[in-house]
Amino acid sequence: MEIELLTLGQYSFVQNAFSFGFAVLAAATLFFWLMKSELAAEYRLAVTITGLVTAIAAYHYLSIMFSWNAAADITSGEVIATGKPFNQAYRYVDWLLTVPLLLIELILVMRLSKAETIKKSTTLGGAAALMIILGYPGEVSNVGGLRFVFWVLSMIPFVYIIYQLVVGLKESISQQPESVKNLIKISTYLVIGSWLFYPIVYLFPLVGLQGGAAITAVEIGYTIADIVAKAVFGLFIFVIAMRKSQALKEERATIEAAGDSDEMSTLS
Ligand SMILES: *C/C=C(C)/C=C/C=C(C)/C=C/C1=C(C)CCCC1(C)C
Repeated sequence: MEIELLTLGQYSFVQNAFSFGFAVLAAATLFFWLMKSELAAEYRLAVTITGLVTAIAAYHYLSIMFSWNAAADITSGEVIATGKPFNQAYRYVDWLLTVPLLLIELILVMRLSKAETIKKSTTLGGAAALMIILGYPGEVSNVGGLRFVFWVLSMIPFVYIIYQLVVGLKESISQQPESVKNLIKISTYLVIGSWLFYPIVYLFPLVGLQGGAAITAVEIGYTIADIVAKAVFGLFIFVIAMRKSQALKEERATIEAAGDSDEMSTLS
């Protein structure tokens, strides 16, 4: 990436977006971890992982921002490359960890059988990791043809994941309690919608966007998508966990009340 292609305005815009991304993801982490105690024990793991995802991403946004700052000197009022490369690997390391975990969040909050949870977590998580690994060589290549080849390869596991979310989870979703069925449906659409953003952003440099505008569009695009896919999606997972916890509490209170009245009738 040639950072000197950016105007000062573009450079600062991207810098502010990274800073904003860090703030949102760090705040989301605190929220998820502090609110976790409000949930029934059954749903705490899903929300712990939700916070882990935003924590990993917050750390990487900080690293990305430092790398961005170090790559250019702007004291002259222009963007001069310092020679230190902007490290794009941070994003891919982040995705490699967070993308499988995001799918696991969704599977955990559904509370499927143990066997199904393990099966879906490994196949979907594995496909997600493969998708990220296949995308990386194209991302760091300056050869348009290579970027396209790796886009196609990475799209194979991507399409598999979307198919699994739409078709493979259909039956499990139909068995979810009414109070959260729609929320779970919206969450899967949120995954599909926000994830679709990435392969599109990846293609920006291939569809005529050039120089500073292309770099700016890619970085801003990924930042927005990350916030939606991790913090906003995480909030949905939290609300689902909250509703299911409440239902569980009510259920347990009813069972307890029934037990109490049984006891009384035996006593009298
Ligand atoms: C929090 C980060 C998330 C949810 C990242 C998701 C990333 C993707 C869905 C990336 C997909 C890609 C393709 C399908 C093809 C081109 C290469 C990628 C890696 C950008």
